[in-house]
Amino acid sequence: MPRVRRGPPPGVDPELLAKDAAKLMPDPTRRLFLRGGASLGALAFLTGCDIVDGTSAEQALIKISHFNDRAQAWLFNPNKLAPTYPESAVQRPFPFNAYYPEDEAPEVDREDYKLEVGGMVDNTKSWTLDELYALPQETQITRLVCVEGWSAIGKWTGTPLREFLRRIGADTRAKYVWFRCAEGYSTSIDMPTALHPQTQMTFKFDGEILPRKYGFPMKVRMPTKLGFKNPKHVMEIAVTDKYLGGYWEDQGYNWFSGL
Ligand SMILES: Nc1nc2c(c(=O)[nH]1)N[C@H]1C(S)=C(S)[C@@H](COP(=O)(O)O)O[C@H]1N2
Ligand SMILES: [Mo]
Repeated sequence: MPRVRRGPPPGVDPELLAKDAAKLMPDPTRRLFLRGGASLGALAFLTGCDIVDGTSAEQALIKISHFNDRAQAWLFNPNKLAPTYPESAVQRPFPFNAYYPEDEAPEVDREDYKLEVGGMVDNTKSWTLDELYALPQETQITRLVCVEGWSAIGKWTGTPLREFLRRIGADTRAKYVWFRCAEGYSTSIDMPTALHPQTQMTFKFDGEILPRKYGFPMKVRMPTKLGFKNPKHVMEIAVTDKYLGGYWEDQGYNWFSGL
């Protein structure tokens, strides 16, 4: 077991560090950690990091965070389907959510739009909206769960992302798929989620061309993850082995955020 010195290490506020670490822990671990007094010793024990200064404290946090993603990825069954609902369950009007008000949603021009494709793929050609609309499409009625504490059932129509990944010759051994949105939002997901049968490149909401507020011209919908992992106004998709985080993930939200 790693040793911890007496007194706080230089550059480390033990209380703040414990708080940050607790936030990153998956639940049974978090409860035990808090019950045990949330000490630097416990943190050192959990991470195997000798916490002697700010840098090693930072490393301990990174370890906890990745441990959390790994634990969740392990719990995630890539074949398990999210529940689906009847037409009568669709909520109208559907809630809008973004980090800005509805009237500030980006306006993407239909004619200029070209979905950029990059990273570990055979074909990096961009896709016009007409080309995307010509892909095979499916409809799902599923629940969107927002981290802010609301959820709603909606109806989304589009192409399974795995079908698109197949067509661009994506290397599905890559770790991540990353999305860049029109207004600067971004997120990234694990490859099993990208290949999940319900993960969809969505072009329609409730039977209508995706309205501006819900992500025109395309959003990526995945009912197995929290709302913030569902990027709207997607302009670029990249297949990558590099961890690129995302808008909320970079501000401390758990990256995996599976349901
Ligand atoms: N481009 C972009 N995508 C985004 C967001 C955003 O602010 N910008 N917010 C996310 C959050 S937190 C949620 S809950 C859902 C909301 O989608 P809706 O407006 O279609 O209900 O979009 C997600 N995708
Ligand atoms: Mo959200």
